[in-house]
Amino acid sequence: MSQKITPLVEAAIFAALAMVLSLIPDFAEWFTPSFGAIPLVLFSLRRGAKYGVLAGLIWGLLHFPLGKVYYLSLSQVGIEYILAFSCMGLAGVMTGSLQKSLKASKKAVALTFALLGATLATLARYIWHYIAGVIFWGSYAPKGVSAEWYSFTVNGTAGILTLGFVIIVITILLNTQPKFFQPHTK
Ligand code: 218
Repeated sequence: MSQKITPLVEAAIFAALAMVLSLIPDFAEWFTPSFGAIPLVLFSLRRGAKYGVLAGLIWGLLHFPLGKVYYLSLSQVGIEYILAFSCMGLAGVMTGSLQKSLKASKKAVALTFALLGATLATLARYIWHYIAGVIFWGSYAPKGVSAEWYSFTVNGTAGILTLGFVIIVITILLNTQPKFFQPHTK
């Protein structure tokens, strides 16, 4: 395959994988972690932020044809399904540092960079859900609970759980298949 289109094909595949995992039912309402974040962050660390953000955007857009969008208003959907999902690709800002560390056989440093990228991406995404939660979802807060506190607890829990699963998988993959994060080496 032409070297230029390989990362694009991978972006489509990983976005589709993320979407399949997003079809797992919300077993804990809005506290439910986002399992699709796992393949999306792995791919972003492999290919960098440019392709990562593209894959995140595709993942968000796939919610529309599949009818998986929770729609309150146009701006809410723009924030939560375009901006928030695209931000997950920001894990790829660490790709250069990660690959340099792996090349120098500095595994612990590599893991630190990978986890930093994952944390940045998850934080960026859930800050958008927090903002949307305050502005658009406040009326769903239990009686006597402020929109800010409601959104913080709901999206904070979902974000931390999501990051937890992502961290587990990154740690395993980096120790067993480090080549996944070095697509340019044989
Ligand atoms: C307080 C609150 N409730 C619900 C939402 C909506 N939300 C939260 C997290 C993730 C997503 C994207 C689909 O998984 C959505 C729509 C919120 N932001 N805040």
